[in-house]
Amino acid sequence: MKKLLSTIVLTMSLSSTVCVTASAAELLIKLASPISTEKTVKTWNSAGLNTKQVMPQWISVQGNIQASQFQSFLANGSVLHVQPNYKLNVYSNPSLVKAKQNAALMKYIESLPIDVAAAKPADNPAIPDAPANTTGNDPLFSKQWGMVDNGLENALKINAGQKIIVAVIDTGVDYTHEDLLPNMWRNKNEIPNNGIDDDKNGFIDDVIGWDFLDNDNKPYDLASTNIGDLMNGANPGHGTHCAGNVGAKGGNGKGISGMNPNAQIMAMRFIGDKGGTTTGAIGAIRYAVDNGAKVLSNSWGSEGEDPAEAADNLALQEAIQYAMDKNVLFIAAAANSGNDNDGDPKKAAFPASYPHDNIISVAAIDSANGLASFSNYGAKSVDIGAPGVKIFSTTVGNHYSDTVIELLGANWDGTSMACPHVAGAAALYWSAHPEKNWKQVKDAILTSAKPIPSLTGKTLTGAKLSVENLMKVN
Ligand SMILES: [Ca+2]
Ligand SMILES: [Ca+2]
Ligand SMILES: [Ca+2]
Ligand SMILES: [Ca+2]
Repeated sequence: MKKLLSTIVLTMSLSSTVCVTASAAELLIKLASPISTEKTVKTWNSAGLNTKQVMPQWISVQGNIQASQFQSFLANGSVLHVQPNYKLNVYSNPSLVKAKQNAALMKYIESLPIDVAAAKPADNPAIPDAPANTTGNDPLFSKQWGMVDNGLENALKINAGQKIIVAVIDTGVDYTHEDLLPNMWRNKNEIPNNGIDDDKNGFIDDVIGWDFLDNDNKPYDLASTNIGDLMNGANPGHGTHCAGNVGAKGGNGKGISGMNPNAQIMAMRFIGDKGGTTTGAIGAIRYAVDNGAKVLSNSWGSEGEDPAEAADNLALQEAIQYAMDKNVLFIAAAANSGNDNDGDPKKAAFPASYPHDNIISVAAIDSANGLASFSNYGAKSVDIGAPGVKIFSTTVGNHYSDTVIELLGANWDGTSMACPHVAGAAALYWSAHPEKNWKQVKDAILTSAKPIPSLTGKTLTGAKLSVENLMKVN
């Protein structure tokens, strides 16, 4: 942090006004002590800035900072830390990246006479009421090789999975999906659609979660089906796919099953087609923790774009610490650049590589027990492997798939897909052992994992998730 701070001070010494632009369009500032929102806003707004409280000691600041005023805050010790509002994103799907590198394929796509896609669905559909229970086998379960490989059916004989809240912090969730709707978390103390914050948690009509990107109560997973857009990084419905493996309703006669077939999915949206920011991530983490989530599924991060900065994202680290203090597990995708997260810090991925012990960092394996070629690894900082190649799950618009763009052979690949398997397994185990704390749940997951040669020396456990073994741990 010192480096960044000195950069800012240096800039200020060259000019009487620091225009907070480019890489630091918005700053996050840690104050020396928690102060009320009113006082914070008053103090900083009097300096001509737009401020907003992010955490008790943290505010975001936008605007032109007068050097003299800024320096006085630093000099009098009222400011402890200054950082940009770092960008964060879902990790690039390696399957799409590969397709994009295929020049012939791209040329063919560009030559197609029509827009090979349906229009985007409308954003923010109404949140349906919870449906009546249905029963029956999940007809597409056999396509979920990761669940089969994990021994989920045997695991569920030990405990069928109880209600427990898992926050899927991502691009949102298609909460109208037939196999997700029954397991959407419901905020019991919030009366829907009356324009009042009934439970006084600071969010109006937050029934199933919150959208921290658009600041609304409908964290809908606005997805693109346009091939060109998808090739350029548009959201294919990332959060909806993740949510299915965490907790699609099991035994309801429809679709698939999540690792915990009775999980309660809290939808937290902070990433869109253009990514997300640290303030959005912090908002989602704090909301989830404060509203009862026990497990946070995080298939996103900073993948070495500017690693010194990412490692220095103290604000994000403090939000993860807050989760730990409140007995919440933070499951993180290890990222998809094929790098050693223990090696060159410039290539490490965060938050997966932060030192906080409530993080479980997850690498991706394929159906032949191989470490996926794209998966990050790390003998110290990556804990475990889980299924992350050609993963079948729920997709936006009441669909199910293991391909993002079938025409291109682009599959749902990524540590993004591995992470929700672990988050869902944690939720299954914890729901059966509600007396345990996050550390006991993490230890159970790691000690029950199945060793596989491809992960030897590549992850802390050298092993892959086994939900069947996990459920045998007392
Ligand atoms: Ca509320
Ligand atoms: Ca309300
Ligand atoms: Ca929304
Ligand atoms: Ca189902």
